[in-house]
Amino acid sequence: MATIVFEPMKTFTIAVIAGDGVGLEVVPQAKRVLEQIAKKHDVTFAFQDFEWGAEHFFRWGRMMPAGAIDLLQPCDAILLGAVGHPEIPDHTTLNGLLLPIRRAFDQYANVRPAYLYPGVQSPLAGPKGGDIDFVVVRENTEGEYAQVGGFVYHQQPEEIAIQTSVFTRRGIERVVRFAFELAVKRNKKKRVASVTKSNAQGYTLVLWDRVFQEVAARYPGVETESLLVDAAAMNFIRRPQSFDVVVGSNLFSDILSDISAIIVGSMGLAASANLDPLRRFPSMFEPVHGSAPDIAGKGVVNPLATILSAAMMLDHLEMAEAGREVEAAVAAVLAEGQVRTPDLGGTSSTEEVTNAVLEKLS
Ligand code: GGG
Repeated sequence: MATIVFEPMKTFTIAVIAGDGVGLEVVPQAKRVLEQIAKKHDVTFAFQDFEWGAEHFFRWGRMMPAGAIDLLQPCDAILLGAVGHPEIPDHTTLNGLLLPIRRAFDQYANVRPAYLYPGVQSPLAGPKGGDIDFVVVRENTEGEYAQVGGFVYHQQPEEIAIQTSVFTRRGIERVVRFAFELAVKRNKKKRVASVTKSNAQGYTLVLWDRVFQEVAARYPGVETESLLVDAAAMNFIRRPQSFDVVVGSNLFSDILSDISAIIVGSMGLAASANLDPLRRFPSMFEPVHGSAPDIAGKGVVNPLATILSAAMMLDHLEMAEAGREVEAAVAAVLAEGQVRTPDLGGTSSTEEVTNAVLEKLS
């Protein structure tokens, strides 16, 4: 007699921090997409919602509770919306939630793809759909965001502020290696560009240049270029088609990835993954955009950056096919050009755009 063995359905526990402003609108949309794709792939997502952010700050004086990291740690991944509120200084919101999570879970590679989807208009004259296709890899735990420094003579006329960049050989080496591995895995132009300002910053970024050259020597099949950040900003506009993988420090890549987002059509399409590539801790997936208080609550924010971030999460959870399906559904909606939010020149609502993605997935 044949025995029928029932495999228990795989459940992923996802910590969800919708956060502030439009984060509260885009995250529920990404959850709808995840719920639909889960059914198709016989898995379940157990969402654990954490109501942290500005409202938590107003109530308790902190963006998240003291034990927040311990609550997040057992989860398989974290889905984050946005942080920021007009009545709280930005350094308080960022240093109270986003940056401590990235550091606590050693999410040292922040991956920010820039792809010009067919059907989306770049503000640049030349590139057409598919022409721009690169990834910015941002060092995510040290550099200029290390939060080492302080004030002397605080709020007095002779006040001094000191903020020290921290660059370690280990920190540079691992993120540069990640960038090379990504160029090999993408198997496209096989090119890695390193971004510094080592003509002016003669210690930290000279170390970066040296480590970059050492790692590059281990990947003879990958082309390299080293750019100063000002030249990189210019070349993102002048020759975006030439880039494949771009690796840079926390601050430089934060700035450059806003340029890369806008040249592929909108901040509303810019997805990101904060990865612990060693998988010791949960990785975190978030749209690049912030809380956008100017449009929050109006139901018009573009949900696609968060949906594409959720697709990156699926890939990280070893559901690559599901991730590809979500991305293909987004690409199909964009290619048709019928349903799009105002940032892309349309009149559709946040929910209508998600409905269109869900329809493509069904
Ligand atoms: N999506 C999360 C968010 O609110 N990002 C806005 C922001 O200011 N991010 C700074 C950073 O990525 O370091």
